[in-house]
Amino acid sequence: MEKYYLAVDIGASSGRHILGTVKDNKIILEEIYRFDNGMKQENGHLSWDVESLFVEIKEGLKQCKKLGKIPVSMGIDTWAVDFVLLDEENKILGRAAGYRDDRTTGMDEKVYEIISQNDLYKRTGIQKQIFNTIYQLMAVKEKEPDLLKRAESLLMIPDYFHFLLTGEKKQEYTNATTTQLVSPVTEDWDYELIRMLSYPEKLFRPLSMPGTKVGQFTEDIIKDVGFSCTVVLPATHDTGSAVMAVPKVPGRKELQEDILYISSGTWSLMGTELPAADCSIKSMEANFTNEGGYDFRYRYLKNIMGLWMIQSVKKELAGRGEIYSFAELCELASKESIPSLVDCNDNCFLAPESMINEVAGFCQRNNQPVPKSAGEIAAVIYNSLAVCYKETAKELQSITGKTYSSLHVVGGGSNAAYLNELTAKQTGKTVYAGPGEATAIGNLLAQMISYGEFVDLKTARESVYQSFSVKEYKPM
Ligand code: LRH
Repeated sequence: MEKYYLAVDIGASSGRHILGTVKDNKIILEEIYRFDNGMKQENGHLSWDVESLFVEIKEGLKQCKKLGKIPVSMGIDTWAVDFVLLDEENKILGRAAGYRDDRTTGMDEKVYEIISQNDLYKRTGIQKQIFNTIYQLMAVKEKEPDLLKRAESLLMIPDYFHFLLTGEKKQEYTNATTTQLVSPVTEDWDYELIRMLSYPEKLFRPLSMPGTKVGQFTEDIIKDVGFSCTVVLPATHDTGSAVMAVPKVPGRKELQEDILYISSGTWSLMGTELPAADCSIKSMEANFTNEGGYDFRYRYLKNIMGLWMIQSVKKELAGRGEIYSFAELCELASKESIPSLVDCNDNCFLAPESMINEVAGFCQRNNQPVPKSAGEIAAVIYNSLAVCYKETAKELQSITGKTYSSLHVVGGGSNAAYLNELTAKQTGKTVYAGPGEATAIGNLLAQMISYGEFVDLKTARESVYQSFSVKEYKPM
C-alpha cells in the first residue's frame, strides 16, 4: 500500500496539490490539481481572495478522494508576510491585504519613531521590505485602529487555512519570522518589541515548528471532501520549504552552509544557510535577511524582484493581444543585443501600473537604449537579473568570507534555461538547476521526516538529489 503525503503549495500566481510517496528511498511526485492565484484590485486596494483559495484547496482534496489516493498527512505553504485578523467569532476583520498594496507607504517612518532601523535589524535580523508584517500592522494601527482593537487572533495565510481545515490555530515559526517580530536569539516572538509598537500581545501565541501535528479535519471538512487526514505543519513560508529541497550530493563533503542557492519564482531569493543569524550592521547595509528555517537553520538571503518582472510583462503583452509563453520570451530575448540594464531591486518594479513602461522609463532615466520590442524588454530583464545575481554572490562572499564555486537554482524559475546560462556566465559559477517543484518537495519533506520516512533533513536532501533531475550549466 502506498503511503501518500500531500503538499498544497500556493504561490503568488498559482497553486498546486502534489502527492508525494517514498519508494526505495526516492521521492515520487504526482501533481493532481492546479489553480490560479493573484492579488485582486478591490476599491483601489490589493487583496487576496482567501475564500476562493480555500474553495480551491478543498477541490484539490476532493481530487485525492476521486483518485483513491488518500494522504496520511497534508500541509499548506504560501508566500510570506501576509495575514488575516480574526474577530471573536473567527470572522476576518477587514480584508486579507496583499503585500504589494500601498497601505504601507510611510509606515517604515512610523515604526522608526518607536525603534530605529538599526536597532530593529539588530533585534530581528530581517531585511527591510516595506511590506513586512511589522509595517502592515502599523498601517492597520494607523488607518484602521478599530480592527486591531477587535482582533482576537492573527494568523498568517497558511495558518489561517490550516485553521479552517482543523479548527486549530497554530502560528508556524518559519513564516512568523517574516513578520519581523521574532527574535533570532530566543527564536520566539519578541514580546518587548511587540509591546513597544503597542500591537496587542494576545495576537502572538506560542510558535510551532515544522513537523508539528496541527490536528484532524473537522467534521464539516470531512463531509465536504470525503475523508479525514492529519494536518502537519511544513515550513509554511514557501521559501522555507523550497530551501529545504536544495539537493545534497551524497558523499560530497561540502556542508549545506557552503552552498549558494536561488529559490526562483515570482521572487528570486538568493543566499546561503547559516547556523546562526548575522544581525550585524554590515549585513543590514547589504540588505540581507535571516529568515528562520527548519531545525532553526537560518536562510541568509536577499529578496530580488525575480520573475515577477517577466510575469508582469507577459501578462501585459497578452492584454495587447501579443501572446507569448515564457519559453518564447526567452527565445526572443536570446536573439537581442540591447546592452541596457535595470536595478531589479528598485522599488519602482514592486507594483507598477505597467512593467513595460517602468523598465523603459528606468533605461531612459539612466541614459541607456530604451527597449521597444517584446524580445528587447525580456532581454533587459533577464540580463539585469543575472547581473543582480552576480552582485549578490559577491556581497555574500564578502560577508561570509567564503568562496562558492557553484549555485543551486531551485523552483519554477529553474526551468528558464536561458536565464541559467546568463547566470552561469555572469557569476562564473556552475549552475545546478532543479528541482522545479522545490517548494512542494520541501513541504513534503517536513511531513515525511515527521512520519519517519527520513531520519533528518540531510538524508532527505540526499534523496532529493537522487530523485529529481538536476541540470548543469558551466560558466563559459
Ligand atoms: C516568495 C516569498 C518571499 C517573500 C515574498 C513576500 O513567494 O514568500 O520569500 O519575501 O514572497
